[in-house]
This record gives sequence, structure tokens and C-alpha cells, in this order.
Amino acid sequence: MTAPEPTFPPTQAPQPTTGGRQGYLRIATEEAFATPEILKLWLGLLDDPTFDDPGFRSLWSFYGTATAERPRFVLQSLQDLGEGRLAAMDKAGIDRAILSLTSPGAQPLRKDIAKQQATLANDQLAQACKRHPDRFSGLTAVAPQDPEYSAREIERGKNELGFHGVIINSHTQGEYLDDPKFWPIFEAAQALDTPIYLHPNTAPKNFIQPMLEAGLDGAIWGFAVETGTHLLRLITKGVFDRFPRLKMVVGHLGEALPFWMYRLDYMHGATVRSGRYEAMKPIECRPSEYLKRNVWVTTSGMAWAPAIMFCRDVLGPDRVLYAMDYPYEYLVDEVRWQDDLPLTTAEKKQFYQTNAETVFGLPKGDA
Ligand code: 1DF
Ligand code: MN
Repeated sequence: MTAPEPTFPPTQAPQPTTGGRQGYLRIATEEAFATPEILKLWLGLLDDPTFDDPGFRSLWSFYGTATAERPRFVLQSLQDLGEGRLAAMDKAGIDRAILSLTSPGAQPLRKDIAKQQATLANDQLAQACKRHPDRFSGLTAVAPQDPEYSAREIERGKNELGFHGVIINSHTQGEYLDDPKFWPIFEAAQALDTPIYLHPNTAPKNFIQPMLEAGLDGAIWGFAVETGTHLLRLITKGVFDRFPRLKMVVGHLGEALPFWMYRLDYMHGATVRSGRYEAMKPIECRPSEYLKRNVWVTTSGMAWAPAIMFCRDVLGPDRVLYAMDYPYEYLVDEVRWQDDLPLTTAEKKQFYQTNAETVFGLPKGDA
């Protein structure tokens, strides 16, 4: 099974290879895996008539049961932390993958089961990273349903399992991380200086219906609406005033927020001054300043030069990192298009390699 081949745009770049021949290593930063155990539990949720999350049903009834080529490729590839994945990386010129438990992870599960599943996924991922230390790095899965457990697991992930950050798939059963009950998670991440990758999830049931009825709830649009809204809530509710050294990584070029920076600043200022909302109190900086201070964005699913160059311009070249989003996105030509970005080799090394090494605290590669 192979992913479909793209036809647009044409590329000048050679077929990519690993090893840094082009002057940089390629580190892919949003790369998904699944344990067989969590997939089985997810399929069980689909069979539970009391489980009331239409976004989850839309997403995982598709990848869990559809017979078309792409969902079958995805379901199989998610479960491969060995030779198949390494071969796919070799073919696309990916030197290192930063792996994370695929969305929505443990977040839709019952609290006790969620904790077991996050721990199990972390143990399995740590084993894979140990088998392939030159190719795989990991992010810690958590169960935000239990913030204290999650804080302890973040510490275990960093100090015992050798992981380089945390993965959280946007809302947890309709709740957002600006709620102070979740803040032990931010306390742990900030204290350990380890970034949180705020990855998409489908929107919760009170937010998804108009997207769902048009087929727009998934990666095409709904993921960005949900996850961009979540990040914006963290900003406007003052989470980054409380945790000024917190590092957040966001995929899909920042889930549209960089494009909105001017309007966010203007409207946030005007709204705060008008006293319109109890929920929108003054914060220390403009929204765009938190985006430039606390947020790094990756190019998962957004292999498009104008958008990438725009984000480098408005956020800064040290803020934009490469990601593939394997196996959901697996087009070797997307690597070649990004090799073709109008950047010097030194700038491409920053984009593909050293920004990721810095924000995730990876060992420095020697390309
Ligand atoms: C899809 C895309 C699914 C992404 C994902 O996880 C995901 C998709 C379930 O295409 O349905 O992580 N993504 O990040 O773009
Ligand atoms: Mn993803």
C-alpha cells in the first residue's frame, strides 16, 4: 500500500536521502503512532451507544473501519514502530522522527483507563526509541482527566524515559487547558523546561455540528478551528502570564493564528478596553507577543512555500519547524518542495534541524 503521489507543484530538488548530504538533517516533529491496545479501546467506544462524541465517531469510524486505500495505509502504519516506518523515513529523507501517540490519545477514555493507556503507550514508545536512538525520539502522552497523574508522567517521560516534550490533543471531553484545574500540567512542563505539543482533536459536540454536516470536521478545517481556538484561549485567559516560560508547539503552521495576528491584537485590545466580557480580562502582552514568545509552529500538512515564508516573516525564523505528520500525510514530494524553499542552506538547516534540536532539547546532529 502506498500513499497517492502528488502532481503539484513541480520541484527542482533531488529525491531526498538521509544522512545530511544536502547540508542538514531532516527532523520530522509531528509523527504519529498508535498502540494496538488503545485502538481496540477506541473501536469499543464506537460500539458504546452512550459514548457521545460525534467528532471522535467521525474520525475513528473512518480510520478504524474504512476500506479505502489511505485509511488502511494509515491504520497499518500507525502501529509500525519498526522497519516499515524506518523504510518510509528513508524514502522521504527523514533522519529523525519525533513520535507521539496519535489523536485523541487517552483523552476520550475513562480516567482510570486513560492513565493506564497513556503509561502503556509511553512504555512502548520508550522501547522503540531505545531500539532506534538515532532515528526516533518521543513525546510523553498524558491523561489530562487527571492533572496530577499527568504532571508525574511528564516528569517520568523526561527523566526516566528520555522523552523530549508532551503531546496533548486539544480539548479533553469538552474541557480546555485554560481551566486552572489543568495547571499542574503546565507547572510540570515549565519546571522541566519541556515543550507541550498542542495537537489537533476533533471539536467537541457543542462546537462541531455545522462542520460535521458538511464533512469539514477533520483535518481539512475543523482540526484547525478547534486547536487554534484552544491556543487562543490559553493566550486570552492569561495562561502565559501565569507560566511565562511555557513552550507550546503547534502544528499546521499555528492552526491559522499567525495569519490572524493583526486582527487578534486590534480586536483583543478594543474588546478589553470596552469591558465587554467578564472572560476577557487585561493580559500583560498583546496576543501576537505570546505567539512570538511562547509558541513554535510546524509545517505538518502545510508544505506550501508562501504560507511557510509568511510564518517565518511574522513569527521569526527560529519559530518555524519542519513536520511531516506521517502516516496521515506521506508525500515524498512534500519534502522536495520544502527543500526548494527560497532559503539558504544555513536557513534550511535551522528550519529542518536546529530549531527542533533547540526547542525539543534533542542531541545535536552533525550534518
Ligand atoms: C488526520 C490529520 C488525522 C492529522 C490525525 O490524527 C492527525 C487526518 C488522527 O487527516 O484525518 O494528526 N493531522 O495532524 O493533520
Ligand atoms: Mn497530526
